[in-house]
Amino acid sequence: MQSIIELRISDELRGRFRRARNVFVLTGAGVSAESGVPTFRGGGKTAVWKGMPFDVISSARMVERDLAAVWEWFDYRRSLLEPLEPNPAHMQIAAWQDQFDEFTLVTQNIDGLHQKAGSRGVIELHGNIWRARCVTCHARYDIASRQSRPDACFECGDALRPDVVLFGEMLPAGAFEVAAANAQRCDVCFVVGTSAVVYPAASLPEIARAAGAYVCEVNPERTSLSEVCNEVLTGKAGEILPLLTKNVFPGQSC
Ligand code: BV8
Ligand code: ZN
Repeated sequence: MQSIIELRISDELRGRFRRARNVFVLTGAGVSAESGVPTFRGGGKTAVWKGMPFDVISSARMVERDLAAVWEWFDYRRSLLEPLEPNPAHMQIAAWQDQFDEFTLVTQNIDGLHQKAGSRGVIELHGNIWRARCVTCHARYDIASRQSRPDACFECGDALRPDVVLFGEMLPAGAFEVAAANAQRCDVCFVVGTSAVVYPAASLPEIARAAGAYVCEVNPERTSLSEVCNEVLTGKAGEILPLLTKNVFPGQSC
């Protein structure tokens, strides 16, 4: 565990964060890494399923070609996620939501751990693994509590698919637009645990920076966004976010 003295943050970040009224947070798989959720990239490797890179099995084309294989991939990931709990990074971000006049949490994660940590109004840019939707009438089904997911749509009888955004598919209607509008108006933008490779999600910190926000990245590794950020805090989100909060808002517990 990093001691507080080692977390070097600039006076600029301390001042901006302490005075902030509108805070924006974008998260990726890295924020869930300390909960045991495997990331997609990192260590130079890319996740592979049965010989297929994840952006092949997680693609619109694969739903057309082999929906059963797509379900096998997401059933496997649900079984991995089932026992996992939020970590201190999720908890700290949830605590931040009541601390500022305006707070926006946008995630690329489909694991639902932000909500499990108590975050409200999470903008899930890429959907949620605990839901299924009909390929025809788009009826949605919660599959969190069910041991098994329905075989077909109760409304129209057609097939169900994971309610996630696959490569080559549009994001949920309005989700990106709301996220981009809030990024444009924030004072401070935190980019936590993302390799910033997937678009349009990765463009949000650029939008915030262009609008004058102070952009701070939290990641143990440098990313393609590090250059765009005003400040980079190198390390694990579950260690850095609570330390950062104690450092900027002393006497405040998570
Ligand atoms: C679309 C759900 C319109 C499914 C996902 C512009 C340029 C180039 C390409 C494109 C472009 N615009 C569109 C594209 C195509 C594509 C894209 O971006 N391709 C990439 C690969 C180049 N985008 C799309 O297809 C998007 N749709 O644009 O629609 C359209 C439609 C048709 C044609 C054109 C345009 C839809 C993309 C969404 C796909 N679905 N997820 C599933 O989960 O299987 S994406 C999925 O991968 C995640 O949601 C996430 O977005 C991404 C993984 O990235 P990260 O979350 O960042 O995870 P990663 O492992 O990479 O990195 C983890 C990081 O954490 C690392 O940096 C590591 O160092 C760090 N870390 C590790 N431990 C910790 C930590 N950090 C902190 N603490 C720790 N402890
Ligand atoms: Zn239906």
